[in-house]
Amino acid sequence: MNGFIPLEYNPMEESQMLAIAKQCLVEMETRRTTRHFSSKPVPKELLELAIQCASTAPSGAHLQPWTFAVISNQELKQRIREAAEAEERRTYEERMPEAWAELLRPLGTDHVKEHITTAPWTVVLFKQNKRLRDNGEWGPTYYATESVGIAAGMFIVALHRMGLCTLTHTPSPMGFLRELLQRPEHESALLLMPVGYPAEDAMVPDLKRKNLNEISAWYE
Ligand code: IYR
Repeated sequence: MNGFIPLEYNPMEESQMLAIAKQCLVEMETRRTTRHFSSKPVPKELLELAIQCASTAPSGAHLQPWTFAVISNQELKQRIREAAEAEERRTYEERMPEAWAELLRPLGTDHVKEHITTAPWTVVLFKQNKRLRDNGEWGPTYYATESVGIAAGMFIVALHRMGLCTLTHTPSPMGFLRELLQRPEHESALLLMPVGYPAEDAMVPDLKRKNLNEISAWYE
């Protein structure tokens, strides 16, 4: 078949698959979102590798419609933080209905986004809404939100596996990020993620995760 190559697939014994699956669960159970970051530097190469892992995600029509904007410049992080806090202050103080606020209280979130300036890196994940066609015209991207969501998940897993922390922050509205980072008009920010080591005294809410019965329905 033209344009196709054989799939590289390494078969494993079921016992080995089970062992890896259990190890994977153990490892992922330890992933937590914390608001408390250390300012200890993180090598750029780790971010580069995490982004490349994320970019192995499946995407609509294989357009890989994402841009990872990666910021370590302290002044730029400060400007992003100030703009995010201004929006978030309005969200928390004016826009957030009680049905929403009651869920966030136990998580301890508020408009203060110190992690943006404390963590050595802040990554803003942009969704590309258009793509340049071979004929020079602009065409749409497809399932871009889903695609970028999957890539974000894979980014988070890659960071966790290499011993780093991140926090998925969604300042809303997010238009200021395109402006501050001078991204083109066809890109819109979906997520802002500080990346770094946790602070030594980092705290997390005492959450329980749903069990398998609560998150799955089986039809055998
Ligand atoms: N976007 C705000 C509010 C917020 C919303 C949800 I849903 C959260 O789980 C956490 C926070 C913020 O990032 O603080």
